[in-house]
Amino acid sequence: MAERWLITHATLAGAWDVPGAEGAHGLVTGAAVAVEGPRIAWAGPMAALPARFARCAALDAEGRLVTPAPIDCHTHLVHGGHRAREFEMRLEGASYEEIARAGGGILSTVAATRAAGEEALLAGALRRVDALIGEGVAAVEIKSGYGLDVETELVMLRVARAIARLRPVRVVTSFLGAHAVPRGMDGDDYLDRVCLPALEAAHAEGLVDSVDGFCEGIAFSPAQIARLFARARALGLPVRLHAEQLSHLGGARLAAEWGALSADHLECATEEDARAMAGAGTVAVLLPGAFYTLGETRRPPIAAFRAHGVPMAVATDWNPGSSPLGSILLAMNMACTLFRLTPAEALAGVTRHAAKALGLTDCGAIAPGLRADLALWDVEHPAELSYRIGVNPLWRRVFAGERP
Ligand code: DI6
Ligand code: FE
Repeated sequence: MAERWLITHATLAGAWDVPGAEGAHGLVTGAAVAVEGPRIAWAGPMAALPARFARCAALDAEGRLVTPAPIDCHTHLVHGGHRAREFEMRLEGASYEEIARAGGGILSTVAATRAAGEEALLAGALRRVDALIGEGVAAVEIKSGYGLDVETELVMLRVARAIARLRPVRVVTSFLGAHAVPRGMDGDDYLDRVCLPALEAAHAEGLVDSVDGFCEGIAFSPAQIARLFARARALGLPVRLHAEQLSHLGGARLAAEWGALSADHLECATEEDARAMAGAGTVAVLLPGAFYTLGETRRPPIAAFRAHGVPMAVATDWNPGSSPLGSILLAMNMACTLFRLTPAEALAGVTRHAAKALGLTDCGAIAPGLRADLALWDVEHPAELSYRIGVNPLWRRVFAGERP
């Protein structure tokens, strides 16, 4: 029989579907969670604990906060090298796009990633994923996109898969072959000769959970992304898109038309885009780390997302160029401070809505039947997770019901 154990004397947040949970945080005070095997068997006020759990071994939370474990639903954490020199160049006045057009940017990380080799890529990625795990993260999305040749795209995805075997974390992969156009090639030519064959090969090896693209003036046009999405659909793979980050090209609308799981960045998105995304159930993934790093001033249309009921997720976008951000807690803080999300929206953004962005239906909240992926924090109230800057109050982490 699966092991049963309890968390007692807890304040739950993110328990939105537990009867009696209060407010936007989904709060239950004086609560217990019963864990059975990898799942939550029961959650609610201790006074209502069913008799069958009364004799289970208990972890006394002593009034601490318990939330669903955070999910980082947009990262590029497999990559070689760093781009600190570009950071300096931007401080001297160069823009992200100017650096990219001059052959820096994504293409410089492509060169470093090709040169690194699988072992070094894995070692670097494990260091990054360990930092996220240290903040309680239980699931992480990891993209390819710094190979731009068939072999290196496959290596990146194999490294992403290896992480889930080596660490207690779930990994959802995204094939991002359409991230940049290699020098000397044109976008359509690259799609035909490299990107689509790489997608087929990666899918045949079981390495692809979803397909992503960068729809931008410095990357791929909506027509080219539509070609990519058509191939994804033919392979039965869900899609997502980097859309409307630096300019408005219609990527968010395109993502909605293709029923994308998510459209990400969205600084330049419009109310019309929000309406289309709501209709398609496409999650808006907000990436304040990139907004902050690039010194952007135009914010995503948060009010329109709220008005139309578009679920908003929050992620790190951890990458060496536009978002060298290794903290999901800091992403929550930035989402509040820079984009004016409420702390309750930030919490939902890294749990329930992040799960939805990844197409995961078995996690992201505290509710019976869901995975027992939980974070126990040395704080009293969930707003504290977003409010402090550079402080990690994680006390214990529960992954797949494993007692800490
Ligand atoms: N948008 C991003 O934020 C990252 N990729 C993308 O399409 C940036 C990647 C990089 O600058 O290396
Ligand atoms: Fe990104």
